[in-house]
Amino acid sequence: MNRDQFTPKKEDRFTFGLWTVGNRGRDPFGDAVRPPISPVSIVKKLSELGAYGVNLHDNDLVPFDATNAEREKIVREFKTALKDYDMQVPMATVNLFFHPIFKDGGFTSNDPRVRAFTLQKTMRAIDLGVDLGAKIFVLWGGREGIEVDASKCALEALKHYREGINYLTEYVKDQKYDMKFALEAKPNEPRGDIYLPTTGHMLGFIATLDHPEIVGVNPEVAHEQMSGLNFYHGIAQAIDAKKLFHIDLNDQKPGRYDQDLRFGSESLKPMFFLVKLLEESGYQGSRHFDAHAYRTEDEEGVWNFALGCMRTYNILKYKAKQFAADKEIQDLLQELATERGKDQYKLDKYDRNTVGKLKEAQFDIDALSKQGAKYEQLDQLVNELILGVRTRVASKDENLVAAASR
Ligand SMILES: [Mn+2]
Repeated sequence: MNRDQFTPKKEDRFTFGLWTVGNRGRDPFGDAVRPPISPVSIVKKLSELGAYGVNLHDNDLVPFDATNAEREKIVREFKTALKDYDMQVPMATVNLFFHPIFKDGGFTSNDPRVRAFTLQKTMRAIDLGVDLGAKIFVLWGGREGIEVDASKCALEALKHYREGINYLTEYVKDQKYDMKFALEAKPNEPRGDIYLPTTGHMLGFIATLDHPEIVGVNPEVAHEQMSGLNFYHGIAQAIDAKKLFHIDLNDQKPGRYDQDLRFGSESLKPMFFLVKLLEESGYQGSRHFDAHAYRTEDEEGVWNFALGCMRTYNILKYKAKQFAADKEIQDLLQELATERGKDQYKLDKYDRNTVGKLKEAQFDIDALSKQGAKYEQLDQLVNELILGVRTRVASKDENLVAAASR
């Protein structure tokens, strides 16, 4: 592997799900195209590539029907591999979608026995996660939805969903686990419609829970883009609500099924603004990839995919620093802020002493309506920065210029 400034390092906090690089290329129309890779091999290879850790569903590691003895042996060997290759498990989750018992949902199933089994399986997956050191537990309700609205009252489904999450937060508190939940939204697929379809819906739902302080979100790039939404805006809202506990990075062509493509493979500019936001807002969580290699690839392609996700993130992180140091871009932003009368009116808070002044203020409506925004100029500068032709421009940070021209 050729090493350069974008080579992934442990401190970059990159993680992959076992199910991502372990994806065998099966789809609704075709069978697996790659042999399985064992969790221990995945840990070894990802560590060599510079990843910080791996995340897993319970059944990525322990088969659904494993005995207690089998489970213990598997977990013991996996822990040894984690130690040998200095890899962490920051997040764990539960598979509530693959087995036929979940065909009509887990938490929102009409059958109380299925809801009970869902809680049992999830509590066991939480125990496994705690055993492996995970501090975040992701819940993705892939089967929590409907094809037929007559089958479930949507209000009743939300009530059951809430009861399930409340039960689990009580369990975690009762066990004194250092564990928080991160809810992952998706609008559809595999169900015709999935409940709580976007990160915004999730944020609203969390406020109705018994212990909202330990429940946040795990937004996925592709899932929000499937809803036609601006992922960067959704992430900003999650950060603003102090609810961005985890993130699923991948990519997606617009208007299609959930593709889980290599990070940044399609949406370079949106992902540039996403990485800029994550880095500049001080996001402390994992940079987790929930994506997989194209079905055309063999195992070598899988590792190229994994390395590509991490390198693209680091390149965009570098581009964000370049944006902050680019004199022309920063001067333009400054000029725009000044032209718009920044700080001329106190707008941040209502004040009964100054409200009268604001109500009587005279605005040059005509001039304000006519002014150009200069966004064409600004956005073209951003394009050229991302496309890599602004590496030799005058910069506030000479080191960055030097690094860029190497
Ligand atoms: Mn996905």
